[in-house]
Amino acid sequence: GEVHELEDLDALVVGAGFSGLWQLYNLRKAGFKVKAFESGHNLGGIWYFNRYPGARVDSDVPLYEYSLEELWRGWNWTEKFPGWQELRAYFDYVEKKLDLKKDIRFNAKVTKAVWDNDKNQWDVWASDGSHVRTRFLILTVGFAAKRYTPYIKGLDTFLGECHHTGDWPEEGVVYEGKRVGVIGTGASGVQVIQTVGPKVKHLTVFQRTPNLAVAMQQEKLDKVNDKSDYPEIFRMRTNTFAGYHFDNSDKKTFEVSPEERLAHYESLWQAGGFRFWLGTFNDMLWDQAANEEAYKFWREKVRARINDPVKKELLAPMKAPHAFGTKRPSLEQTYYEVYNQPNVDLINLRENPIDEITPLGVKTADGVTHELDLLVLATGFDSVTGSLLNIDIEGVHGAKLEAKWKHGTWTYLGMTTADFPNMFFPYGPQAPTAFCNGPTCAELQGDWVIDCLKYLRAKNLQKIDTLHEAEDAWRKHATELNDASLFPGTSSWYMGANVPGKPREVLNYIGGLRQYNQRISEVAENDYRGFVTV
Ligand code: NA7
Repeated sequence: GEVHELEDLDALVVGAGFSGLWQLYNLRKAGFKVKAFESGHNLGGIWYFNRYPGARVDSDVPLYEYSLEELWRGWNWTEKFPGWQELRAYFDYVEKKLDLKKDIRFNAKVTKAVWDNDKNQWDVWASDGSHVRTRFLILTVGFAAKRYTPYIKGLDTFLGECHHTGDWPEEGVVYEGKRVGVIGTGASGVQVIQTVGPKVKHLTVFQRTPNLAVAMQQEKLDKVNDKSDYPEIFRMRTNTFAGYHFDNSDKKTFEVSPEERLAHYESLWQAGGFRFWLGTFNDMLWDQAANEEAYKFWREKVRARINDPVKKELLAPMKAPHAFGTKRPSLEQTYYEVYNQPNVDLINLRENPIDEITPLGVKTADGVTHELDLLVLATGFDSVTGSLLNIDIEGVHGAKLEAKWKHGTWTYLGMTTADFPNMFFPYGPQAPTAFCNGPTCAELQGDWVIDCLKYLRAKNLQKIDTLHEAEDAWRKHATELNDASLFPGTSSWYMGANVPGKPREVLNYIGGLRQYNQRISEVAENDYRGFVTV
């Protein structure tokens, strides 16, 4: 095809979501010659691709937006947890204010990047035929850019419509009045189910693991949002466990009386959002007994909402299916009520797995074919590492990233990896990524990268590479933190366990954003300790 050659760049940003746009805006402002490539045809990253029915952010605003005053002053949200359409409108507004699109090439999926050791540059190719050379390569590709569809026999023979939640058509999918099936009950599945449930002719949910979903407590906001506490919220969010403006309690679960404990749980529940997960007693994700206590509270809250005893036990079992919060709890509004509708079936795949998909629908082991017009695959992503490994990346001595990470992921600070100089992936593996409120980390990790580029420029340095011993130590540190928690005991995408063949290992930094920030700041303050610069 047509080859677009751009002049040599200082920096190429890959991906135009929250993280990539932060890079583009700030690097441009700092005088770097910077462009971005984006595989979608508009801004938003995951909010460009997430458009399945009910897609909505699980962080509340104003936490879930940029902290730039020139942006938040003029923007008003209609809901505390906005839906995907409103997030898209926000990105349109960001464009109006910051004029970013002129430096972005859309429909350009980066496919290959090769390090040129003589020129200290990256050669980068994209699906639209573009080829650029850039000193720095910044991969802001998101942690959920590579969809995962499990192998299911006969899937391609299905005659109805079938869509993955991460690849939903822009328009034209009708579910109202149809027979709909949903495979998967993660964050996406829960949102689809509670949205389409009340409008379909019949819904069949194929559940392998129940989602231990907590109450969103959605609210409509005033036409003009009250912004008096915004500066304080933006200040606080970089200094908590998960990038929110709330934090874990300084108390342990059994340090308080049973009455106090219950009252604390109840207040977290009523306040809503992730508080019951990431803003609770500080031993909940580390101590089995503390975790079970939280689960018991959750279980009773949910069971009270479900009429049918069989569904009750499947959705909120007496015995926890896994430690609470070691899989991502969804935020729900009316999820459990959907199962009280007479036209909704819940299939337990643990007892009755899918045999195959036929032209008519989903056939389960009990011999029943669940006939469907629309099949929704809410089966998730090759999370965190998948989006990076989706690009063919070749570092020094022709080493491929895929080969380097075949049996495990090595990063330094969750942002770089040895033998891949001048390459950064803020929001990547072994960073707080999956527990961190997105925009908080896009800015905090993003600023670290931007400062590093400024430092190198000021010192007239051409190249920065990670020392092997630094990434070994970081992996060890991230693993030790994780091993002290309840996460390793659960097969989740946090552990790489949702995709067959993927190494089972820590993919996230569980030490909290505060500790993480301290560590990365120390590295910068000590002349980028752990790196070698030339
Ligand atoms: P998730 O959270 O990975 O959920 C995927 C769901 O699909 C989960 O319920 C899985 O069950 C289920 N699944 C996966 N493979 C199968 C097969 N083969 N058969 C049946 N069910 C299956 O993805 P989401 O898109 O919901 O959310 C991704 C993240 O994006 C989310 O956490 C947010 O942070 C944003 P399992 O639990 O493995 O038994």
